[in-house]
Amino acid sequence: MCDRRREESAKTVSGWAGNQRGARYSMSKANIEAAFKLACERYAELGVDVDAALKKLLKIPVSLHCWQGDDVRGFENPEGDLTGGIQATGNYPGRARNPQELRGDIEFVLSLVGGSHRVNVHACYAEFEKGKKVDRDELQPEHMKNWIAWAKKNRLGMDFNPTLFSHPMFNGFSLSSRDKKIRNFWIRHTAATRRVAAAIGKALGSPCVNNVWIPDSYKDIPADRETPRKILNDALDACFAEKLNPKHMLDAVESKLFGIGGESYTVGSHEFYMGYAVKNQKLLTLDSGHFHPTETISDKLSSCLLFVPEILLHVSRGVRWDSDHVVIVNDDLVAIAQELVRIDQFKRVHIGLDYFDASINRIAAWVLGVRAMQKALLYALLEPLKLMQGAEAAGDLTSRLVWTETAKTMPFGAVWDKFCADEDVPLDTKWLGEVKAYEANVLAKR
Ligand code: RNT
Ligand code: ZN
Repeated sequence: MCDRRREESAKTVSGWAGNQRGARYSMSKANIEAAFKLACERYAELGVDVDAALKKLLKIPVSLHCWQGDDVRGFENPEGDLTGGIQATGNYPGRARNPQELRGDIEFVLSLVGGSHRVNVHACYAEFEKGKKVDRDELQPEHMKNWIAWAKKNRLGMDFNPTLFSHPMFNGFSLSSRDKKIRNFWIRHTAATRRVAAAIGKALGSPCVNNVWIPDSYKDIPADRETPRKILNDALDACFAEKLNPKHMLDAVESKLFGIGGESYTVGSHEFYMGYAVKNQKLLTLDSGHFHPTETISDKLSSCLLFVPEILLHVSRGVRWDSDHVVIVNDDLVAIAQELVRIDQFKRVHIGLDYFDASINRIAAWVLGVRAMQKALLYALLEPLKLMQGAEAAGDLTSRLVWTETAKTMPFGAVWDKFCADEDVPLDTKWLGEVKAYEANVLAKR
């Protein structure tokens, strides 16, 4: 985030965030610089250009999912049930209850992370003027005008999603429903969100990815796996029939292995959407929680990109199941980042976060996720890739393993601190204090 935008967002969060400044660094800028200089010397030994890595990291946006702030409730009926086999567990106080609170929380989060980012919004976060509420199948760009104006002011890109759950027309099936009335409602909704996404992308000057995920599934063993998939295939064709400018919006489709209450069969499986995306040249969404527990999405990128135009990542952390735990720096995340750096396809891979944890401070959950993603990317950008790939190409697999292991004890932390200091965001040792102050001053009053 550029300095001016950071100043603006610090001010808008009731003016108090700005007061925390000055306490953002646990060590002096001179010491941060000194540690960084030593780190650069160590990395240079391995042929790694640290400045180039930092420059690259700054240019990689992460799409921040708005639904972490209110446990996927949205604004239509915040007290209603979250359906569709997804669940935000926990009852931590301070959830955002309205658009102002949610956007305020996101602004605060953005004041704690470096770089320029995007915000990912679901259709159920639309806003209606009094007495002018419409159902989801009649959604118009004007219902997102507050989000668009806010994103513009904060210089954020935006992404969008039809919401095919938490609604009376969702009865376990949506786009794959055998009931034409239900199916057509969701076709109209999805088509409407594509137009909204195009309006968002046009207004913000950056293509808006519109991601279609449906929860349609069976709890128990189906007798007919084929019919719902044929119906879904046709329904998606109907949703995507209108040609829209890819400079404004991009269609993405997201698969899933199972949901709660949908353990035996999901209509939109990986093979279904891989096939659909290849055939129709749509973006394929890979969510790290949507595969078998031992299956990782990092190994899928280089294959999928041979056949689909672009990929949307939903970076999440499944623990035993698709539990949407807060993203942290673990082996899976590092493997995703390494793959992204190695294939260097940042123009074709959109990075978004997708988790919802209501058991801890929701702001901290967001900040942890963005910073973890960036740390993993920086770690990957600082690997001695020339040495590793050179050894591999020469068939010297011993050296490849040695260089891979050497990377792990390089002074990565000094470079990360420098990134934070340059971006005027707190070091790892300091941001929690700001979040606690926000909790006391803002969240606790809700
Ligand atoms: C659900 C999918 C989907 C949702 C969001 C809210 O398992 O991951 O992406 O998390 O649409
Ligand atoms: Zn997802």
